[in-house]
Amino acid sequence: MPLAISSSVSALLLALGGCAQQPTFVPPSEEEADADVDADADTDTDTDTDTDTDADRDGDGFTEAEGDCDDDDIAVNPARDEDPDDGKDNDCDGRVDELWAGLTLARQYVWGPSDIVVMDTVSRITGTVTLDDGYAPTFVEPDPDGGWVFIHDPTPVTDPDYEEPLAETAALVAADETGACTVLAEFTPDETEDAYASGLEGLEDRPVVRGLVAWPDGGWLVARRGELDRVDPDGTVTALASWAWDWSDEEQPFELYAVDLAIDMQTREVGIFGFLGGFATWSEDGGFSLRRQADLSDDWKNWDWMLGTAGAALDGGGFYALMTDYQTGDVALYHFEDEDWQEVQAWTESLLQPEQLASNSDDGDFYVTANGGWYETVWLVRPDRGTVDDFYRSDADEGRFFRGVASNY
Ligand SMILES: [Ca+2]
Ligand SMILES: [Ca+2]
Ligand SMILES: [Ca+2]
Ligand SMILES: [Ca+2]
Repeated sequence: MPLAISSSVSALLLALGGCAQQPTFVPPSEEEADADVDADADTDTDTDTDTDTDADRDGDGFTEAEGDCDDDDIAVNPARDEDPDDGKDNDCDGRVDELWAGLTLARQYVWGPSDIVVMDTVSRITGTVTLDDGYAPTFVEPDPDGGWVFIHDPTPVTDPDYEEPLAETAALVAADETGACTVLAEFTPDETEDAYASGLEGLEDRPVVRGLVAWPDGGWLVARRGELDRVDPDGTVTALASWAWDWSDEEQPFELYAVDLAIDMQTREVGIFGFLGGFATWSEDGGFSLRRQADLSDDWKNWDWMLGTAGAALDGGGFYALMTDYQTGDVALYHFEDEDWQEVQAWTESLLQPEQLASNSDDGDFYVTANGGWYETVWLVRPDRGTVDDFYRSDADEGRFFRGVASNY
C-alpha cells in the first residue's frame, strides 16, 4: 500500500463564523396555535386564524420545514446568497454575514514542529503559527471562538531523534493563536483496531480518527473507522452512530470504512466518506444511513472503483468526494446524486499526490492539498470552468508538506 493512501484522507469544511447571532424563529406552541389568541398577528396566507408553521409566510418560496430559517423575512432562505453587510444569516447556514476568506492548512515538517498556515483569498500566507513540538496535525478546523482544533496523528513522518511524543494515540487537540496546544480528547485504538490485520497493509497503524467538522451548535464531530463521535468543548465524547468497518469480520457484514467527514451547513446533514466509494450520511433527525456500499467482491484489491480519499460539502449542494487511483495518477471529483457518485471533473496527476479537500460554498470551488517530494501544493478546482490550477505552490524543497485544509469564513 503506497504511503499516499495512508497519509491521505480527509478534508474539511466550513470554518464557522459567528453562528451565535443566527436569527431564530420560535414557532407557536400547539396550545397557542389552537387557541387562536392572536389572529391579527397571523402572517400566513391562508384564511384560518391559526398561525400555520408549515406555510411560507413571507412568500419567498421556502417554508420552515424546507429550511427557511426566518420565515418572516424574504431576504432569508436557503436559496439566497449571503449579504455580508445586513447582519442576517441570509443563506441559512448558521453563519451571519460570512464570506469565504481563504484557507487554513495543516503543515507538517519532516524535521521539527508543525505549523498551522492561514492563506487569504489570493493564496498569500497571512499567518503561520508553530505548534507545540510533538503534535502532528492531519485534519484541521478553525475554532469559531479563536484558534484551531486539529486531529493529532501519532504516526507521522517526524524527527527520528524525537523520543517522547506528547500524545501516543490519535487526539483532538485545540491550539491557540500562539500555537500552545491542549488535548481535548484522546482516541485509543480498541482491541479490534489495534489487532487489525486483514490485508490492508499500511492502514492498520494509521490514526483511528479520520475526519473533523465543526458542529453548528458547538463542539466537533470526528469519524473513527466505524463510529461517528461528537466531542464537546470540555472534551466529552459521545458516540452518535456506529457501523461495521472490518471487512475481515465474517460475523458483522462490512458496511463502511470511514476516511473523512463533511457537513452541509444548510441542512446540517453530515456526510461520512469511505474507502472505495463507500458513503453514508447522518443527521440528528434521521440518524445513520448507509447510502453507497463499497464493492469488496475482491477484497480491497478490487480497483474497479477509485479509492475514496477525502470529502467536502457545498452548503445546500450536497456532498463531493475526491477519488484517487494511485496506480494511474487519475484523480476525480465526484458529486453524490441519485444515490451514487457522479463524476464532476477528472484529471491526471502523476507527480503530486492529493490529500485533502475543502470547499468554497460561495463560489462552488474546491481546494485540494497535494504533495510531491517535499513540495507542497494547493490546487484550485473550478467545476464551472472545468479547470484545475495551482492556487499555491511552494518554490523550494524544505521538507514540509500540507495535510488538512479548511475554508475560512
Ligand atoms: Ca418563507
Ligand atoms: Ca425567509
Ligand atoms: Ca449565512
Ligand atoms: Ca447577511
